[in-house]
Amino acid sequence: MNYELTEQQVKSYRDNGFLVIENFLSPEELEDWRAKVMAAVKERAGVKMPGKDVKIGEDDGINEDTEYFGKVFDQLINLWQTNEGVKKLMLDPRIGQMAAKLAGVDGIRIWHDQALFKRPWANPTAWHLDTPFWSFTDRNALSIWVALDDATLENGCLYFLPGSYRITRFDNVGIGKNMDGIFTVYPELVKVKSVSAPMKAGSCSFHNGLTVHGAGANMTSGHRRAMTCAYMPDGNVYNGEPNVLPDAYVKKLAIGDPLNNDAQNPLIYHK
Ligand SMILES: O=C(O)CCC(=O)C(=O)O
Ligand SMILES: [Fe+2]
Repeated sequence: MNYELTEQQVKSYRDNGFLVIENFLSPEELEDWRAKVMAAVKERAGVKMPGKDVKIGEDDGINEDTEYFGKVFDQLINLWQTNEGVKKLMLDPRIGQMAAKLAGVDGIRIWHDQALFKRPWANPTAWHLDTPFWSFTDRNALSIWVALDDATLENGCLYFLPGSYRITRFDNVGIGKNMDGIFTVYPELVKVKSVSAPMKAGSCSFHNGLTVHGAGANMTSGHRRAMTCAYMPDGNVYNGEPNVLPDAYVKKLAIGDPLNNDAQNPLIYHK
């Protein structure tokens, strides 16, 4: 695993709000990630996430059109909680160290992992922000996105609006069908030049959860599989948004309570 970050990479992340790391995984590690993630997805038998009575298409503000969103990607959340193999991958302190270093924080917790598979001919992922969906409010929160297949301009690679994380806010724009939906809330970004992030399988990117990002449609007959994980800097508190937290946990939480339950949000790295 190519986990040592150079000063230049950290600077690039801070400048742009995202960073691509080529050859993050070795070919052997990539095979291992694929096998573990595919086994974990299969075990789920279509259940989107543990601890929640949520049907696919009903959460995360995605409710206008289940059929459309069901064809954006297959989304399985918190596979680390139901599969030991994925747990080993996700709790790797080396990845935690990368996330902490990029975010500029001492400690980092898993917010949630997420397999995101675009099937053949899948719809695009409209421009959106991540952090406004989450149960804490932190401008440094971020995600890793690991390509399990080559992600190309043809099959739905990621795109970013560089620097956008400096001006975006926590009011949730959601994620709609219209690519330009985000610009009704952030008209000042409409002229920003987007950057595509095609990646070989085994490469990865990190992005700040307030960086505007999206993905193209899958215009191919093949799959575009990615394994991702969102990270919460240690020390955050509950903001009242349940998001992926299990119903039983949310019942016990009050706004302002520390989100420091290692069974839900494990601390994977601390300086
Ligand atoms: O893989 C995709 O299509 C979208 C990924 C994304 O939005 C994310 O990882 O935050
Ligand atoms: Fe996202």
